[in-house]
Amino acid sequence: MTQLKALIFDVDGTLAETERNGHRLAFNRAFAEANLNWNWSETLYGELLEVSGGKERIRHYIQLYNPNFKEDLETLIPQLHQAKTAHYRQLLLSGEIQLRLGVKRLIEEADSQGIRLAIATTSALPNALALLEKNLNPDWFEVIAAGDIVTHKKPAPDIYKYVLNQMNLEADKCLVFEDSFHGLQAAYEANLKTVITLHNYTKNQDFSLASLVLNHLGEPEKCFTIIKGDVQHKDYFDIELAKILINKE
Ligand code: XBP
Ligand code: MG
Repeated sequence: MTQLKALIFDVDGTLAETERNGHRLAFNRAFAEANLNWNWSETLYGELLEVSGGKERIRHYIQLYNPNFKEDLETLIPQLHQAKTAHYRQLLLSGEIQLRLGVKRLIEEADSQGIRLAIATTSALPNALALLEKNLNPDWFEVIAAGDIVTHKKPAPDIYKYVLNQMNLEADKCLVFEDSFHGLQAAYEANLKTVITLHNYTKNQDFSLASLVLNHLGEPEKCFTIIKGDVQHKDYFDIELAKILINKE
């Protein structure tokens, strides 16, 4: 029997639904401040999420929608992204964005049982830290791997390999929590098992490689809905279920 040693969490979409009313608004505020008439609607943003990473996403948008834009992108993109990061932090600290159902309960349960915790996110480090500071405690996480710490962002497995390396852990002793196809691919390529919690932007993606797909992690008084997988009569996700999942084929 394999022993569960660690839980590794993605941030955006997994710990909290940060994209629609967090990152998207922060991008738009940074654009307006720079006198750019770019405004990312909810629908357009859903398409732009195809590209991981804020700087990479801005570049992708310019290439697709403003191919004749003449400014020096190597200067402009980091500037816009820095301004966007400040706006995002403000949005988070204002308390607009809360954790998803079951996240805090599960993390506290893990911590109390000596299960190690880590973060693996494409988002910039200040963004991940702001969410953790406001809603959890960054000190609970042994490794917070974020943004440009690896060259190749998700769907590349590099960020997960980095976390495993930092924690000196084997993949089969860990369980990952993700919300997107990109995140699942990254974890899968690092040989990690993954639980997916869906939301509006990712609900139609292909999660056939996941160990379990749920609408959220659930609470004792608010059961999850199972989209894919077997939960052994549980109605919310707990450490016992995590232990069962890592021991399944
Ligand atoms: C999150 C991302 C990030 C955020 C924006 O993906 O792709 O780029 O959208 O954050 P995941 P930054 O949840 O798979 O890690 O602007 O800080 O990149
Ligand atoms: Mg995510």
